[in-house]
Amino acid sequence: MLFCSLVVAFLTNGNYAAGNEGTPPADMTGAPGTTETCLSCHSPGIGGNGSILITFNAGNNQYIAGQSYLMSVTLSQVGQKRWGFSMVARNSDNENVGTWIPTNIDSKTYASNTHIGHKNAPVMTDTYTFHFSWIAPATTGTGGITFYGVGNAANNDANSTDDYIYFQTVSITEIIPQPTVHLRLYLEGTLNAEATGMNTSLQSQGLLPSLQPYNIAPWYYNGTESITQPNPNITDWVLLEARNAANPSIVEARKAALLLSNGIVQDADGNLGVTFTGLATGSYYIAVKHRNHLAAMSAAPITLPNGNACASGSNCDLRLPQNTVQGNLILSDKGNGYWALSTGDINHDGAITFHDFNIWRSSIGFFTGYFATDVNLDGQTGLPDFNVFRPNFGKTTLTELR
Ligand SMILES: [Ca+2]
Ligand SMILES: [Ca+2]
Ligand SMILES: [Ca+2]
Repeated sequence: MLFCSLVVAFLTNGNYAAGNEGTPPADMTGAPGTTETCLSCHSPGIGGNGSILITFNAGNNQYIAGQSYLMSVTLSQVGQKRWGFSMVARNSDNENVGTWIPTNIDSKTYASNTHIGHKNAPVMTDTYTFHFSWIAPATTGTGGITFYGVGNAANNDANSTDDYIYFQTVSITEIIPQPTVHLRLYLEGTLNAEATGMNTSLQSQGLLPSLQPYNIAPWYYNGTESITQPNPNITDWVLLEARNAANPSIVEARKAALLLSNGIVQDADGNLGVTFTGLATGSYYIAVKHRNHLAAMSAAPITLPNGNACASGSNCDLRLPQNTVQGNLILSDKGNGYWALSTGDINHDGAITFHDFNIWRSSIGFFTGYFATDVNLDGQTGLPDFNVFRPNFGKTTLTELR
């Protein structure tokens, strides 16, 4: 016999046949507010040398609203032969939350689906594992959730004696998804000859501003992003835009971020990826702007968050022309299959023309600094800059990206 409704049945009906093999009784898990547990009936209950192990999401005790997670309960005790369990999920107000999904014939929901427990308690020697799923509450904001579980390692003697009861609680925390984009791109001006990485000359010379530089015309971006975690791999600042998936001329949010030498873009605070502030998760075109390279935009909306990194070749990899709106018309082919944002837009008007050339020519000198005319990002304005942007004359970005 499993679980203590056996005794209840005996007292009320005098009928020992009414056991709990089919369904465990409710409110026996030890969750707050319960007055009985399986120990109320099974003996000796305590003192066994077995165990209970509840796992959630392969041990990653975090959840996202509305998502389904695999769970299991493993009961073990050498010599025992029949197994039962019961579990509830409670929020911090001790209310039942989420949805139980039995996935095997050995488990079922009951008590108005607030509990999951065994069904036709399985017979097996020494150990048994129940598998099932749980779906998190549909809307965000539930916060921490605790699973209260109890298991019975029974001896299958059709009696509530010689059975052992084990309890475990597992707490999980909520993750609220953020609109974070992971992106890869190259800036032509500072890309190495093998197209495998960019220089960090501005950073190594101490020329990189700690505060984002896009607070001037034509961007007028007044964000306060600043470099709080010094990183020797920074190539330069870029300005990212999340644009409306139905109408990419509408800019929904902007964020200044750091481009690393390997093409990965990250937030100035050092966190991987770029998280837009005040933006809902969802799909957006992602545009990237640079102070003297031509802008690029993803060829299609990208769903944010887009994982934990931008996999090489995936839709966030703007080093491939098919992943940007103007593709090979606007990017520069740097060999080895990689393309880069084209350099030379010194006056930030979205086109590379004689206006840019004239500004560059009048600025040649031996000064060192953070200059728009320094289109190869080595800290100086000189002939190497002209050599790299000369092939780009005539390139023009879409009006909506200027
Ligand atoms: Ca027994
Ligand atoms: Ca220009
Ligand atoms: Ca230069």
